[in-house]
Amino acid sequence: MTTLRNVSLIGAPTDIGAGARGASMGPEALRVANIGPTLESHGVQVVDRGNLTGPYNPWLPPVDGYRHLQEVAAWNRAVHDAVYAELKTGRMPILLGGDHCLGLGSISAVARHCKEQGKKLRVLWLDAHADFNTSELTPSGNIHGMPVACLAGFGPKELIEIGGFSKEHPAISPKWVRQIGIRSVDAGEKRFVHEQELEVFDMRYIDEMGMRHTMELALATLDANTHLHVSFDVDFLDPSIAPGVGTTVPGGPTYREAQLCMEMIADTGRLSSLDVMELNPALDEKNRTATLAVDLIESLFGKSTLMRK
Ligand code: NNH
Ligand code: MN
Ligand code: MN
Ligand code: MN
Repeated sequence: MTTLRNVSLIGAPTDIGAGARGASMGPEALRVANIGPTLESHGVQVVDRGNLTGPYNPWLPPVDGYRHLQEVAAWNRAVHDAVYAELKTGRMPILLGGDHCLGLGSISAVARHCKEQGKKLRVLWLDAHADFNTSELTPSGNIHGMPVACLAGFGPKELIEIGGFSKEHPAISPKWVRQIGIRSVDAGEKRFVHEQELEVFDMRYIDEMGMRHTMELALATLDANTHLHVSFDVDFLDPSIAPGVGTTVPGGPTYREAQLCMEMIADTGRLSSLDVMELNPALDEKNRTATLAVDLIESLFGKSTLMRK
């Protein structure tokens, strides 16, 4: 299995799929918040691969329900190839976004790897949004609202075929996904989430049942052969603690709820790849959202209090 102790950081500095400019500065803000040295202080061997390159953001209106489709496809191909290369050599990729449209490139690489290795894939999608729009359903045309649908085969050829997949044989099944923290879903998207039976633990569920019970259920089907991918959209967090994102939605997890979520993922020992997405330094306050993201990533890598070894 890929080891948690050998990590490769991959920067993807673009906001090509977002509705606000600035997530392109996310990778550097995470480095400034010391993501590398912080992981190293916990015994992780870190290699920073630097930043990928791709088309600049032309900031155009949507065409046929998509903004910047060709540019989004180019960035996702670059992300796919970089993430796949790390998995191939047994290293754990951490994608530093960049907007969340890049979850497509990252997870298609993970899915391809799992298929080749005969591993079971589980995707934890930590987000305020379901990211399950299609060109017909989207209110914005922004492709960062579509990656989960594209991975499941509902999207344009340019995106669903990345990694050798197709509409008939998509990268993932909706059954492999667990979404946590959801509190903003568009009307058509909501119907589609139900139709495809996505397993969603929304904020109402977390309010009523608590983060502990939520995570127990979300992690219940992991086994020794499972590759666990975490796609962490920083807007998952409550905006009072994480203002530096393009699409804040009130009523997200508190600091402690988010920590518990990360700690319980760490306890599974199955975390094998990670995306850290949508951090927008242009909207942040003295890099506090980046600093919080790094703090949470530390917990994901097993930073523990005195209660545990
Ligand atoms: N659902 C909205 C859309 O599709 C917003 C998506 N924004 C996100 N997703 N930040 O995580 O445009
Ligand atoms: Mn520490
Ligand atoms: Mn998202
Ligand atoms: Mn989001």
